[in-house]
Parts: sequence; structure tokens; C-alpha cells
Amino acid sequence: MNDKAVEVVWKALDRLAIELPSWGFANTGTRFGKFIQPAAATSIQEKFSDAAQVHAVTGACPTLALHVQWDLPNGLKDVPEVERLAKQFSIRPGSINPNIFQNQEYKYGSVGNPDPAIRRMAIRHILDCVAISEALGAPDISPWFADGSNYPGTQNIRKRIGYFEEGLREIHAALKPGQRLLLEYKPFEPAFYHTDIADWGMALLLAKAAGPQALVLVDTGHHYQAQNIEQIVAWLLHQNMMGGFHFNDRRYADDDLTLGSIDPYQIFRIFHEIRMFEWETQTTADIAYMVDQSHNLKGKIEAMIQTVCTAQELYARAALVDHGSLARLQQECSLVDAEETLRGAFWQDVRPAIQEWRKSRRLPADPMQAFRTSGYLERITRERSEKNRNTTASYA
Ligand code: LRH
Ligand code: MN
Repeated sequence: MNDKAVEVVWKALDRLAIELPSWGFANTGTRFGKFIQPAAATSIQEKFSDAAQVHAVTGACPTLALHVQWDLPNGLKDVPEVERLAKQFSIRPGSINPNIFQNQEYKYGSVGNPDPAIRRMAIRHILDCVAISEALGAPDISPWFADGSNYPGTQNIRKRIGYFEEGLREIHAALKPGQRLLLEYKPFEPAFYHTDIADWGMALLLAKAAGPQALVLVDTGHHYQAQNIEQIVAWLLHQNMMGGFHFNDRRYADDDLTLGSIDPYQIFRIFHEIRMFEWETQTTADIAYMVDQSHNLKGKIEAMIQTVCTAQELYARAALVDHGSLARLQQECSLVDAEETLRGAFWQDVRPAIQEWRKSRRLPADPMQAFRTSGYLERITRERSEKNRNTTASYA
């Protein structure tokens, strides 16, 4: 790789920040149960501590996404503790995730529920999250709505759209300058007939109806099999509605597997759409790159290190695309040369350049090996196994 290319890779890595999900360090499972890991995090302190380990060896994840009901169960009252932990572990609070899907009251939905009292309860919670976001200086609030129905005829889909427009308008009105409302869509699960915010178009229309600080969040696992995700990203960039990503990988549905473990070229194509947009517009897109994964079998910290390193590799490759040549070849419809200009970058082995970047930034050349020899996993296993022994593993 020539010096120019190495410089491009280093510049790209200096820019790329990947936000980690607090819940990715906790014992999670599927509906068939959980396999308890003795070293898993249960407290917000442990989640900050584990995230700090990943940041220490990769240098790329300075923020931690927080799920309010799990990480700030007492709402605003937990802000001072989170601020203390953020200082202690030098990891800033990231996106604030409301939880409007877990409570029993949300059986028939939250903001989309036919019962105005339940809608009020859900909006109240999200407004609390807006206040927490402001108090923590963490501008993004990213609600995901599980709302929907399981059988045809059981809910009025159009009425529920109205409830969302009303609720999201009220929430948007509470946003302070600089705060962003990132609407996450998902086609199904837990609802299996209709989901109120099921795809990018529904999320985009609701965000536009709510107001200028509302944008769309793309969870890569929230698409039907044949959907062209990078085309959705292109549309959202074109509409200036691209707010953020929840990165993961999948073979079938919302599998929440490790980024790039099934289809690394998918993530590369997404990064390419963004880098090409930035080259054409000579702007830096204000996009939150976040991970949303559930590590049911792999060691949770190792899986996160794998994830961040893979994201860095794929982002570096996308940065190597010769945008000038590609634009010309696309204009000329030189199909093979255009495709080879893109694929050529994907096949570049950027790992040696990344290793040099790590050394130059006083980071370990091999993040996984550095973590494995740190003794951290052995220590937290000793400290946490007793507590995790009593965690319920069964689904029912
Ligand atoms: C829903 C989702 C959402 C989170 C949850 C943990 O599938 O992607 O982003 O709140 O996972
Ligand atoms: Mn998600």
C-alpha cells in the first residue's frame, strides 16, 4: 500500500468513533433462554468498565449507549452516578434509549396504544429520556417502538399512525437545540402481523412530521432478506435524514450477530455510500455509528473488540475507494471498471496500515491479544461469577 493510501486509512481511523451498547455486555439470550456468562456485566458500573476495556485496546469507542430502564432505573436521579462513572472510566454517555416495550402496560403498544393513558405513560417516559439526554449532555435520544399487532383486523393501523404523529410531535417540541430524535424502524418482532414503524419510509415520514431534529436510525438487522440497505442509506443521505446506525449482522432475521461475521461486504457498501456522499458534498455527515448486538455465546468483551476492529477495517477500505475515478466511470457507464474500482478497495488488505496506525496512537498492535493478556477477564470472572450464578437462564 503506498504512502497516500496509508494516509487515507489513518485519517479515516482518526475520524471513526463506534458507540458501544451497554446491553451488549450483559447476559442476553433468545426466547429459548440465556446461557449465563460468569463475567457478564449486570451493573452500570460494570458496563462502563467493560466498555473502557474495548476503548483502551481499540481507541475507537469513546461513548456508551444507555438503555434507560436498564441503566438509569431511577431516571434523572441516576444522572450524577452516570456522570461519576463516565469520569472514572473516561467513557462519555452516548445515545439515550427509552424503553417503551418491556412493561406489561405496553401489551397493545406504547405511543401507538389505543388507550390514551398508556400513550401518555409512554410519552412521559420518552420526555424523561429527553431530560436525561440534556442533563448528561448526550444529544441523541433513540426510541425503538415494538408497537404493532399479531392478527389482521385487531388494530386500526391508520389510527395508530395518528397517535404516533401526535406523540412524536409532542416529544419533538420538548427537544432543546442540538438534541436529536433518532427513529428506529423494524419490520417485525415482537409484533408478527404489523409493526407501526416497520420500514425506512414510515420512519422518515413520521420524523419529518415530528420536526427538523427528528431523523432515521438504521439497524442493519431490521430489514427483509432481499432489501438493499445501502440504497435506503443513499435515500436517507439524499433527504438529509440519516441520523445513525445500529450495526450488527444476520443470516435470517434480527439475529444481532457480530458485525461483518456473515456479510462484511454489506457493511462496506454502506460505508461506501456515506464516504461517496461526503466526497461529493465535501461535508462530514453527522451520523452516529453505534453497535447493537446480543452476544449469546461469544465472550461479550471479545465479541465487542472483534466488532470494532472489523468496523475499522471495513471503514478504512471504504475510505480507499478512488471517488474521482468512480464518479467518472459511473458517468461513462463503464460498468466493469466502476465495479472493480469499488471491489478493488474492498479487497485491499488494510490490516498492516491499521497496525501501524495503532502503534502511532500508542494503542496495542493486536487489540484482542492485548485484552487476553491483560488479566481483566480473569479478574471480572472472579468478581462477578457469584452474582451471575443466580441469574435466571430460562425463558419461561
Ligand atoms: C430492537 C433493538 C433496539 C433496542 C433493542 C435492544 O430489536 O434493535 O434498538 O432497543 O434492540
Ligand atoms: Mn437496534
